[in-house]
This record gives sequence, structure tokens and C-alpha cells, in this order.
Amino acid sequence: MSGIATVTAALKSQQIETPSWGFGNSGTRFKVFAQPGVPRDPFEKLADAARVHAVTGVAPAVSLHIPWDEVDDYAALAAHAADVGVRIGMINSNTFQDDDYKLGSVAHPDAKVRRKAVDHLLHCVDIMDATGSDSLKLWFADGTNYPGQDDIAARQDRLAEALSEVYARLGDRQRLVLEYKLFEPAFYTTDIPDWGTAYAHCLKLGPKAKVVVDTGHHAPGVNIEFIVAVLLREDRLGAFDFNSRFYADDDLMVGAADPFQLFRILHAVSLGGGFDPANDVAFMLDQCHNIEPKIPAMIRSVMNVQEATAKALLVDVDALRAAQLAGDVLGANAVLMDAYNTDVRPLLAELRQEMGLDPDPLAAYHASGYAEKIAAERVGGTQAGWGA
Ligand code: PSV
Ligand code: MN
Ligand code: MN
Repeated sequence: MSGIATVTAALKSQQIETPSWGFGNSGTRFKVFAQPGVPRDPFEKLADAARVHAVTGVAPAVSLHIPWDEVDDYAALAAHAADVGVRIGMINSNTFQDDDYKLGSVAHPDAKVRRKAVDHLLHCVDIMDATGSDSLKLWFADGTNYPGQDDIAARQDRLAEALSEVYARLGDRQRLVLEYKLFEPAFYTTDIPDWGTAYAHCLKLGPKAKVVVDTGHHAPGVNIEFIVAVLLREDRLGAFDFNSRFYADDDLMVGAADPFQLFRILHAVSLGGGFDPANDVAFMLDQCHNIEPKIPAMIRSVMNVQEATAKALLVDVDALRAAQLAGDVLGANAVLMDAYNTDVRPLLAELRQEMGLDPDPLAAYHASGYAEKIAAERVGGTQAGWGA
């Protein structure tokens, strides 16, 4: 295959997973602005996600969040997903919204609360069994607000014990991916604040435990592509939660705040073999659209990841290596910038036509009449989960 044929083949096989909660109403702690036509249940969220896939061709999986997407019959939900043209992706656990979790969940000082939290995680694995999902995505809000509030190391012990019980329950084709976050809702210590802590737990658990990099979960200025390169090298990069941020965990559309950072991250993915499906890196969006229309925002986000991926794949790696080995600092940088500065939109438009799609996914969505249809049909859409 020629260089460009390799790039287009990789772009066609890329899969970008959308989050069910990105289709519901969401907002900040100050206000949720309701939008017409938002889904009233998980079935309708899957239908909306299917529209994103229909016009982009690269978003076939949808992450669920439990209990926001709790239903009686998960096999029926998975069948519905298949009917509308998508599949169930990761199952995201939620151990942060019950009153019991005020002092934490799996790291809570009270064994009864820890039991409840672990039971929820095991329930999530049951849902994986019923839906065919292969990944359990764990994010814990656990932490403390004040020095002295609890013992840092004891909390790590409790966390490790809970994780090992869940790990032992995983089937052969199932895995867990562990997410870190610097702060929020805890403000003094967070029990998994960084990739090092997540990595240490994954190492102890075994090969079916990998780290999730949520691009909004770091201190300002952290070099995320470095983390990505190291995790890939150690075979412990499980997934991305893509979004963008100006300040903290803003959950804005990926590629909106800093497209160059997204390119640098995807360049690290490319060099580390992360686009090879065998490495099982999931490219997930974790964002919520507070003021912008949900489905077009998701389409835009998928396109942003695709554009950054295309640029990352266009890097002339041979020229880059030659410049690096020659100690040609400016030359190496120029190779990278050449790829970043390439307008990949014509390439992607052509690729979509080859895939039988409209070259302009947003125009195709707007022309489809779907937005008007759901606005007329759906009354009383649900909130994404926060503050619900
Ligand atoms: C936490 O901030 C997080 O990034 C986790 O991935 C959650 O599952 C998600 O947001 C939704 O609250
Ligand atoms: Mn996340
Ligand atoms: Mn987050």
C-alpha cells in the first residue's frame, strides 16, 4: 500500500466511541439549559448516537453510564443498539451520586459502604455480560477535603482490595480501564489523582487492567502526550476520554480548545502503535454539551478527532527519525509541523465518499430532518445525570 493508502485505511477503520450522557441535557452546577428533542431514555440515546455514526461512519460504539442508563432488559437494549446500527461500548460505573458516598465509595472508611460500591461494580460486569460490552470503565470520586480527614495509605489499601474483587469477576474477553483525575469533587486528596497511581493499581491487578487518559483530568500544562507514550510503551493504555478544557474538567468538545495538543497526543498514539486495533485502545468522547445542540456537537467532535488523526498519520516518520538521529532539532520540528499544517479536510471528504457517505457530515445531518423529528416527537427529555 502507498503511504496515503495506509493513512486512509487507518482512518476508515478508526472507531470513535460516543458517550450516552452527551446526548442528554447537561449543564453546570448553576443551570441546566434544556434542549428540544433530547432523549427520554437510553433507547433514544442510542438512536441519537446512531445518527452520529450514520453520517460519520466511524462512531459505531456507545458508552453507557450506570445507573443513568439503567434498564430492566439489557439484552433488549443491546438488540436495539444493533437495530439502529451501533453497539454497546464501555460500561461506566457511578459510585458518586448516593448519599452513602459522602466520604467515598471503594475507599470509604466504612466496610458497609465499600460493599455497596463493589456490588455496584459487579452489577456493571453483569451488564457487560448481558450487552456484550468488553470494558468496564472505572472512575472514582473518592478522596478527602481536609488534611487529617483520613489515612492516605489506608484508602489505597481499601481501593486495591475492591479493585481486585472486581478484576477477579471479569470474564476472559473482558477488561477494566481505570481513570484518574487530579481533583474534583475532592479538593485535598483524590485517591486516584494521576496516571502513576492508576498504573500502579493496574500493574498489581494484571494484564486485563489498563489506564484511561481523560484529557481534562490534569493540571494545566501537563504534557499529556508524554503520559500516552509511556503508557503505550508499557502496554497499559486502555482508553481515552476525549474532551477539551480551558480551566479544569470543562468537558468541552474535543479539539476545540487546543487542536495542536490533540494532534500531539495522536502523534504519540501513532508512534506507539495505538492505532493498531490489536492494541485495543478505545477512543472515547467524554464531554457534555451545555449550550450547543447535542448531535451536531458530537458529529463535530468526531470530525475533530478524525482530522487530528489524519494529521498524525501524515507525519513523515522516516524523515522525522532521520532528523532526530542527525540531531537536527529544527528539521525534526518542521516535519511535525508540516503534518499539522496540512489541510486534511479534502482527504477526509474524499474518504467519506469512498465509504458511501456525504462528504460533509454536518450538512448531511441538518438535511436529514432528524432534529425536527425528535423535537416534535420527544417531550420531556432527561438530564445527563449530574444534578438529576
Ligand atoms: C469524571 O469527571 C468523568 O470524567 C468520568 O469519566 C465519569 O464517568 C464522567 O466524567 C461522567 O461523569
Ligand atoms: Mn472521563
Ligand atoms: Mn471528567
